[in-house]
Amino acid sequence: MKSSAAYKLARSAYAGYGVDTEAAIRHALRVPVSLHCWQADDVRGLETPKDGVAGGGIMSTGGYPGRARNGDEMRADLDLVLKLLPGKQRLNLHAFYAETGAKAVDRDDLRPEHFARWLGWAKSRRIGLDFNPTYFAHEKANSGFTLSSADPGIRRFWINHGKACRHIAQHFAKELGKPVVHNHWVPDGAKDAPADRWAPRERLKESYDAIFADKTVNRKLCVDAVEGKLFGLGSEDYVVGSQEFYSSYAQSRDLVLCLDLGHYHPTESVADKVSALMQFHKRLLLHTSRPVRWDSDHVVILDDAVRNLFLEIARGDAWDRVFVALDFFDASINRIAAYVIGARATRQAILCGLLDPTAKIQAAETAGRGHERLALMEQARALPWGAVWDELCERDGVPPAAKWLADVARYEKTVLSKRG
Ligand code: RNT
Ligand code: ZN
Repeated sequence: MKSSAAYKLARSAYAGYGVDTEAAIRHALRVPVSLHCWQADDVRGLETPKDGVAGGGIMSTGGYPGRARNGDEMRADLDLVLKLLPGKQRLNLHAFYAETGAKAVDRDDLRPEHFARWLGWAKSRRIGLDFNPTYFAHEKANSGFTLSSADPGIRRFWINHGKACRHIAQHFAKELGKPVVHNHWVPDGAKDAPADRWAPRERLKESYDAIFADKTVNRKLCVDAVEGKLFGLGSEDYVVGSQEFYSSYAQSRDLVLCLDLGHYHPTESVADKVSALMQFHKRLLLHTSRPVRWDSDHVVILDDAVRNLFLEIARGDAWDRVFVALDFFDASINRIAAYVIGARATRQAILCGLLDPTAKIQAAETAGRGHERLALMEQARALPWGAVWDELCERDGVPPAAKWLADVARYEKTVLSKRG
């Protein structure tokens, strides 16, 4: 394939800064990005809907037509998404996407066979799977507490769910011959100042210890991660599983810590946390997301938060120590496009990190020329990364630029518009 004139110019512009665009393209295509299945159906899951079940702070807003209504529609949508994305993708499933046929199976009874269709799909597409227990959107989560509940029966139920999910994750890993990242997030917390902030945290720790005590699960196959947050809908004052809780928990239990870009105060820099945490944590799971004034899970775009995050991974050469996954849900726009925009933005940030003229900038810093460092950082943002991106797409056989919109329009007309 012949490279475009724009790419050739970009290649030499970057070469002038000591950056090899060829190596960056190859590397950016290799980094696995895990697609969250839950953008396809607005995080509803495939269980038979029940009245009076609270969402657990997870809420997708908007009524754009075409939501996937079952597993087959989700997989069809994901097939198109995969065709429009360059590089290596994985699929991230949640437990409440089990397909149990006519039989209702509660979360503590889930088994690998309930995910046979997802597994078959992943095998035929040759992609890896990741997994998450679903500790929300269930009557036993209505109180706002699950693994940290004061009720031993509720706790037991969710512990059994966590355990069941680890076996499902391990099964996927064995079948696919690839480790599965298994991420635990619980909605537990309080809307207003609780009088006891201690006991729920102690119970959360004990419940997780009970889940991870199962030694029949090989942690090289089921790679457990834990995800905290600052606040949620209905847990504005107190989140049991806060950043401090999970950072210490993950580190002391040798688990992976998950950082979600939407889970911090807006003035906090998640990028800055990476080099601090990685002095102590072996690996991190990164959820790319976009908070707009709150943890709103807007579609990921190539904003500074995302760019800076992957710039830090590149500067620390920490690619082998991070797992990258998407986490957003927007029901107000075409959902296929939401996937493509968010996944492309994430990989663009990866590419931009790899294209950074770090050596030159750091040399200026080391030499004490602060003005040169700042000028080069500004210049780096102006370098023609877009031409390198289009080249990356062409080489991987997917539409460059915004040409994928045509495929989305066709699919909307022939498939999505026919959904009730
Ligand atoms: C919630 C967490 C969590 C979820 C998914 C659905 O605030 O970000 O990752 O979004 O598990
Ligand atoms: Zn998340």
